[in-house]
Amino acid sequence: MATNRTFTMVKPDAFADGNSGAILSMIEKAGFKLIAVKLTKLTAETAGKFYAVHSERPFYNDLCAYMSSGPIVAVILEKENAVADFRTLIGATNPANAAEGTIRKIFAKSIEANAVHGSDSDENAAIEGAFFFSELERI
Ligand code: IDP
Ligand code: MG
Repeated sequence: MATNRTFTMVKPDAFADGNSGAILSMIEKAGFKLIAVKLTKLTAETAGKFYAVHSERPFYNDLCAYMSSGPIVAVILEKENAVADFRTLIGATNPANAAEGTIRKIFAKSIEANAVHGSDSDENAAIEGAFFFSELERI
C-alpha cells in the first residue's frame, strides 16, 4: 500500500559541513512536508542494524563506521508519490552519476559520503521511519 511517506537522513558528512538546513530547505521547496525530525547519532551497532540488508556487501563495515562517525538528522517526509519523487530529488547513489540540481550532485563528496539517505520502497520507508520514531513522535 502506498503511504505517501518516505524516510531520509542527512548523513554525517552533510551535517558536519553545515548543510542540514540547506538540504531540508531543498526538500521542503520540492513539496515534501516534514512529519518528524530528530538530530541524533548512530553507533556502529545501530548503523549495522539499519543497513542490515547490505551486510554481505564489501562496503558494509566502512558504511557502518562512516554512518556512526558523527551526528545525523533523521526525517520522515510526506508527499504524493513520496518514495519515487524523493529518489529523483536526491539523485544517483554515486554523485558522479547524479543529475544536475539533485541533492547528491550538490552536496555529496563520494559514493559513500553521499549526503543523504532515501528509502527505496514504501515498505522500507515505514520500517526505517519506525527505526527512529515512535508513533507519538510523528504528526
Ligand atoms: P542508496 O543510498 O542510493 O539507496 P544503496 O545501494 O542502498 O544506495 O547503498 C546504501 C549506502 O551505502 C549508500 O547511500 C552509500 O552511502 C553506501 N554505498 C553504496 N555503494 C557503495 C560503494 O560501492 N562503496 C562505498 N559505499 C557505498
Ligand atoms: Mg538504499
